[in-house]
Amino acid sequence: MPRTQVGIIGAGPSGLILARMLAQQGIESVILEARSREYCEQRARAGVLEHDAADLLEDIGVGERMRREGLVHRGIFLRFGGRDHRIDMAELTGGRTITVYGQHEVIKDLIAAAILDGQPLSFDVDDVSVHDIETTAPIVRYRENGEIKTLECDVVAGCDGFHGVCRPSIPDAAIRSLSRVYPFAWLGILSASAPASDELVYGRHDRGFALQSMRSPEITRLYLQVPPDDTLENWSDDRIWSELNTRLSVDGDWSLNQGPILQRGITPMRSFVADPMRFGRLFLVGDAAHIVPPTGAKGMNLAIADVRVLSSALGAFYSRNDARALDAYSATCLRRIWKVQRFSAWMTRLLHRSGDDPFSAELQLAELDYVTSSRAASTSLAENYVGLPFDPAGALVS
Ligand code: FAS
Ligand code: PHB
Repeated sequence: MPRTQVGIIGAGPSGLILARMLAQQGIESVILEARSREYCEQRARAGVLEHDAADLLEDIGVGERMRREGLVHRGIFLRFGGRDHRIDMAELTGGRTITVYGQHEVIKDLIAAAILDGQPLSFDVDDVSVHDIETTAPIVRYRENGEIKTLECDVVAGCDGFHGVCRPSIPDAAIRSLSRVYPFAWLGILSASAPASDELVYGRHDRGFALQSMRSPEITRLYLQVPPDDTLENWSDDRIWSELNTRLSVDGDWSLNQGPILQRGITPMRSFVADPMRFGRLFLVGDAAHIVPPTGAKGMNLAIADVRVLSSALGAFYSRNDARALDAYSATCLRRIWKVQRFSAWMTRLLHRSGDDPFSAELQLAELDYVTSSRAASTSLAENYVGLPFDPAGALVS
C-alpha cells in the first residue's frame, strides 16, 4: 500500500504551505486536491498578507514574485462622515506592514514550486475519505482517474476548507462547533480599472459598508455589504458602481475609476471555530477549522498561522520523537484563532450597518471617532491588522 508520512487533503494555502514547510524539514507528504489546477489558480479570494505571512512565503522560497509584484502598504483608511482617517500602521507598530497580493497569485507560486520540487500533488481527485484516524496508521482513500487508491500515513492534515470531508470525519461527540452568522453578506467585484486610492479604504456609510482594495495598479478589488440572501441578479453594473460611489463618497474631488467587471460574487459572512482541531492522527488546518468574516483580512493569514504551528510540531515529532507540541496543537492555534475572531468581529461591527437602531449607530460613530483620534486605540487596530507576532514554534508571543 502506498504510504507517506503526512497525507494532506486540499491544495489551498494551508495544504500547499504545509507541504513546503514539511519538505524543508525532510518530512514527506502527499497532497490530494479535489479541483483542477486551473480552478485553484483562478479562484479570487483573499488579498492581504500580514507582515509575518509575507516573510514566511519568502522564507519558504515562494516570495520572489510577491516581493516584485505585491504592493507593500504602511497604512489603511477608515472613511466615515465624508472624511478620511488614515491609520499609519507602520508608524504605530515599529515598521510592520501588509502586502497586497491576491491569494490566487500565492497559490500559483506555491503550485509552481511544488511541481518544480517534485512534491507529490494530485488534482481532480474524487471521493476522498479518511479512516483509522484514531490509530497510528490512518488511511486516506480516494479515486484518481477512475481508479480507487489508498494512501497509508502517519498523520492526516485536513486542509480541505470549510466544506471539506475531514472535519465531518470527527465524531460529533468529540468536537464543538461554535459559530455566528452575520445579518449581511459581501458582494465582491474585480474591476479592470486603477484603484482610486493607493491604500485600502474601509467605508462606513448609513447605507452600509464598502471597501476599496486592489490586486495591482490596474486591477481594483471592491466589496459592498448586501443582505444575506441577496443575489447577483439584483445588481447591475450600474447599480454596483452607483452604490460603491455613494458609500465611499468623501469630501473633495474623489470617485472610483470604473472599468469592466472581471469577476463578481457574493460571500456569506460567518464566524466559525471547531474545537478541538485534532482527533487522533487527524489535524484540522485553516478554513477546515475556522472561518472569520473577511473584514479584518484574516482568513488566509490565520490558515498560515495554523500551518506554522503544525509544521513545527511535526518537526519535533519526527526529529526527536517529541509529541508535546502535537498534543498542544489545538490549544496553541486556538489562542490565536480566538484573538483573530475577536478582532474580525470587532472590525465587522465597527463598519457594517445592521438594523436601524439610532443608538447603535451613534455608538458606532463614537467608536470610529475614538479609534481614529486615540493613539492607543489606533495602535490596537494596527497591531492586529498587520498581524500579531509569532514565536519560532508559531505560538502567539503576547
Ligand atoms: P481553502 O478553502 O482555500 O482550500 C481548501 C482546498 O481543499 C480547496 O482547494 C478545495 O478544493 C480542497 N478540497 C475541499 N474538499 C476537498 C476534498 N473532499 N478532497 C480534496 N480536496 C478538497 N480571506 C481573507 O483573508 N480575505 C478575503 O477577502 C477573503 N475572501 C474570501 C472569499 C471567498 C469566496 C472565500 C470562500 C474565502 C475568502 N477568504 C478570504 C478566506 C480564504 O482566503 C481562506 O481563509 C483561505 O482560502 C483558507 O485557506 P485553506 O485553509 O487552505 O482553505
Ligand atoms: C481583498 O483585497 O480581497 C480584501 C482586503 C481587505 C479585506 C478583505 C478583502 O478586509
